[in-house]
Amino acid sequence: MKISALQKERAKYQPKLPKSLKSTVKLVEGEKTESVADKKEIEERFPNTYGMPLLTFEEGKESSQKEPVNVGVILSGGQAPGGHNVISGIFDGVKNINPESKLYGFLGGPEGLIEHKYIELTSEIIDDYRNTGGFDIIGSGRTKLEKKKDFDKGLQIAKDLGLNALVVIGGDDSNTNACVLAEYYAKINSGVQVIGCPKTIDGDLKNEMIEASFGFDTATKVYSELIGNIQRDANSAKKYWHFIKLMGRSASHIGLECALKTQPNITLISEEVAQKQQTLGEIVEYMTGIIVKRAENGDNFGVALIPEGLIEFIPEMNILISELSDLLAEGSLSEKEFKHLKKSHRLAWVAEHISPKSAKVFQSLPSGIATQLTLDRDSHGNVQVSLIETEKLLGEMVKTRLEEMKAAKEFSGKFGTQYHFFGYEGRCAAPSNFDADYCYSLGSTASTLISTGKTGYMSSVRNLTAPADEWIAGGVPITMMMNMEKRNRKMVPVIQKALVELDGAPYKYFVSKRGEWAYSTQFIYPGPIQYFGPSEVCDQPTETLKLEKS
Ligand code: FBP
Repeated sequence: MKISALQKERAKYQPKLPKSLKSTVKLVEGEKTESVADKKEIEERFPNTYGMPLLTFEEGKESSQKEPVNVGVILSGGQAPGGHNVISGIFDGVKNINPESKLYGFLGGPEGLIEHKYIELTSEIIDDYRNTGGFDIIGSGRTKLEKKKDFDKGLQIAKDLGLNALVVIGGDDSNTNACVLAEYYAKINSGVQVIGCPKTIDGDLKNEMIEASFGFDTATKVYSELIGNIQRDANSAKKYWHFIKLMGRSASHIGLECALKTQPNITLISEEVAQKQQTLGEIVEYMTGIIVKRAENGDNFGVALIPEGLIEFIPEMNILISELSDLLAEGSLSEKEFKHLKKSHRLAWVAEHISPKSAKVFQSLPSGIATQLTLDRDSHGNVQVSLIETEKLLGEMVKTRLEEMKAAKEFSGKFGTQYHFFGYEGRCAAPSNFDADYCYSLGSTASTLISTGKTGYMSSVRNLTAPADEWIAGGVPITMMMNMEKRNRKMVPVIQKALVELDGAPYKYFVSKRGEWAYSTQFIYPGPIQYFGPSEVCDQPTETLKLEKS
């Protein structure tokens, strides 16, 4: 396989580990834990894995050489930089426990476990993937591991391969399912442990004990480089407003982090929109206000960051989407009949069949977006919110508003737009030093949790703003992160998703600065991720983490 010069050099990088994981490990049990909410319900559902203590690893004296362990690993959900290093951390970890240990990778996500598709990961394979981005070593998938019959199929292959443990590398949903699996395997005394690892570029799997999900650091560094480049272009040409949508299915952590790194003129934070119960019109008005004021200073250019999940946080849009989903799934016209209607008739038919309030919102949308809302449906007939081009929706609405203002002689500037969506560009980037080190440490921690016989734990590495040497490795019972939430009309236990906290330090800092960033151009151009060079350039954690820890 031909590889780039960077990849060749990067392969030699030895990720930094916390001191406690470098030699033999002493396991220290902390306090017994409770779930973040709904204690009684969670305890009832997880009698075998609820209330376990927090675990911390310290430097120990005894040799850690033990019986070999066989481990299966699964990558679940969207790609995030550093996944290969989690796997190499597990691999080196289990080989340290005993060189006869084996690591199997299930192919294509949880489906690989259910369908018994796997490979044995050897040192030749692992060495080709150290410090690289992507999940291509074994692939990932979004199949949900949540049915008893799939758990049993998984157990069958685990028995065939003599597995002691499974490691599930995933986001909040995948780790919730890992916890249910751990509970089931413990209940039936299967002898198979289950350990989770916190992954997602979205940054929404975090709490007191899990300071960050891996991949967030690298992905936001890539997006910030691109945003910085665009800001420089905007500031050079001085003729466009760039509307940039940033990935992140629900929470706005990515947008906030990129704003802290690049200081754009406008950044929308979905959680703030929801808290203030803002309407689409109010958001447009806010953006227009900044554009008009900048134009008055002669600055007919700027950059606006828009989180991918925004639409669902605008209360009136949320209601509209839910009414549209119901109407289109259960309405009197079939999908085929509906698609055969003329565009104008289609939009009119929809407006007639939803509540008057939603009809008003629907009719205020640019027709291209309104059409998109009615045509793109998933297999359950639901509107595909992630396909909505929110950046264009806002750009077009701002344009319409500015035209009205121009006619009323309230605006005399120019408004030209460019649209971008950054998401896939960052998900498979070569991990930053932070993610390379963090992921390798998470993998190594997972192998230590396995060797100490633990199940139902998530691998945890904390104190992340300190040098890697001082990071604190250990395990957090997954049940500790759970609460009860409604899913498909049923209350179920799930890991609580971390949205942007409006009383948190990163958001508060952003709010204290955004006025200045809006009107006077104070762009920062972070440049590309640096893998080699001074530590203050190469090893920095996210601004979010720094502010949260300050
Ligand atoms: P995970 O939560 O599985 O890590 O995935 C997050 C994400 O990258 C979101 O930011 C994005 O909305 C979504 O995946 C895109 O999914 P897909 O890869 O299926 O297009």
